[in-house]
Amino acid sequence: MIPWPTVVEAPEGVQVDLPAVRVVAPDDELAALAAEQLSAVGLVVAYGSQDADVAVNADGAVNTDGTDGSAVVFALRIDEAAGPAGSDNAERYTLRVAAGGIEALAPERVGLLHAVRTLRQLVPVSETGAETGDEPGDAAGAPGPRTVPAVVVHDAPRYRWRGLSFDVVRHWFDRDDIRAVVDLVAAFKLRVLHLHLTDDQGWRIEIPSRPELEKASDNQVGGGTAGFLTVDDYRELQAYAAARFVTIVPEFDMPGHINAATHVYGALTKDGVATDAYDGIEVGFSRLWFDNPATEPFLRDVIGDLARMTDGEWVHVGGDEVHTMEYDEFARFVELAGRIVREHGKTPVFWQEGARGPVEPGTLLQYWEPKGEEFDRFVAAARAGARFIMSPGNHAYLDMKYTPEHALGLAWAGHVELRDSYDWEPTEVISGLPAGAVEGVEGAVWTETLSTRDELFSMLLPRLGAVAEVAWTAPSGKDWESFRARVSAQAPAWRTRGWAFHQTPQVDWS
Ligand code: TNX
Repeated sequence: MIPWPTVVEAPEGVQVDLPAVRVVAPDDELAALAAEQLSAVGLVVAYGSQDADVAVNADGAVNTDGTDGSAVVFALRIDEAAGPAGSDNAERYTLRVAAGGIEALAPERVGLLHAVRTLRQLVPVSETGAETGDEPGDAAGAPGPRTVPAVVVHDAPRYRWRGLSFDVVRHWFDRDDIRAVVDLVAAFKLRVLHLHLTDDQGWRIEIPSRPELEKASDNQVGGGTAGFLTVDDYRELQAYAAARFVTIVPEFDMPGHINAATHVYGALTKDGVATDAYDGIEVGFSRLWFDNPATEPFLRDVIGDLARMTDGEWVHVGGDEVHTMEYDEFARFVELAGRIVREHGKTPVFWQEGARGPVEPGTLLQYWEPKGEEFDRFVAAARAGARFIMSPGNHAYLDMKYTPEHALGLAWAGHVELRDSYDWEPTEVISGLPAGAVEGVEGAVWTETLSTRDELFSMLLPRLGAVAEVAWTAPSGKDWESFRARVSAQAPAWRTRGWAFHQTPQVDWS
């Protein structure tokens, strides 16, 4: 299981046979989702929202009669009395797997789905593939009986904000790729997919009040054909994510990383001349000008439309790496962008540089670059009510090379092997920061060097599992030796799902 749960009680060696599973959930949507999750690992599943109407498997391959009455019931129930003793965590859940049946209890639906994910990880994918003699690569095997360990899990996450930030600008990843990433983050029980939608190279989201921005969508690092999400794509993506309890946080990066916009709107530049399209990987050169009369209307249009289109609470307004602007002007951008986000009823998120501006209580700052000289500023921002999302480059940047020889990735924050993304403590990243100011943890994957889904996933896996465990599991529950064994145990399931992963020598994959 990744991330490792708070409490795991497993009677030594007791196995539970699951000839078939009959899912009974509080509502049809959850029942269907649970059934989809479990049939994907080869379980024969019937499901319904009440025991009486347990229905045929979605693909029609199995029917209730086919289970011959021998199906083990998996009951999902909303129940306050769930989770670790004394926990009032909204995401807490209890999972009990015993010969007589399986039950999941949670006060909220999200906890029930967490329990389903935990159960899914208990189903041994590789062995069943071998038993059924299926083709390699089809390790889940044909639907059929499965055996799982008897277990009682009481679980709840350490942090509420557990996420991944995903750059779809430097290389374009389309709706299907983004959905695959939603599936991946959901499998690790993460709740946030932060999409970096605008940058120097491209603009990846339709802004209805600024349709011309589409002209900046067909470009990426190294040139070539790229694209963008329409309003409808974005709506559908949010719905897909929401069904999995993942919130999309859109990022409009300003006042730097803005060349895609200045390429379209010459009026945003100092001399009124549109900039050239950019397909390199330098950072820090592009910028807006606060006193330019075209600037505030642009910010209002983009942030307004994004806020209206976004179901979640947050809009990320960037703020990173503006290397050509004085702090005073930068601070005015932070104030204005934060204010516009709030006017639309959302909470602003900035990269850590947002601490250089006036910080309103509740503002989220995303730490990324170890800059000791800024720590006092971060601590002051926390005192003023800011909260921090921890994405330290040397641990959580999943676009860093694993090793110097690694073919993909960058290395400005060093090399990030699996253990580097596992062995770190979010409350110790910024010295002097009160532990209570840590809102959560986010991995980040920038795509300057990543252009295919397999390349992307080979950077995310297995390291995102490590980041997820840092975000979920209390320090006392973490253990590197256990983690690396559990990574190896999940690998067959990743293979089955078509998720590429890097076979780091830090794990024994055999
Ligand atoms: C720094 S992280 C950036 C990105 C790059 C990334 C590459 C951050 C807030 N800015 O623009 O893509 O490094 O690792």
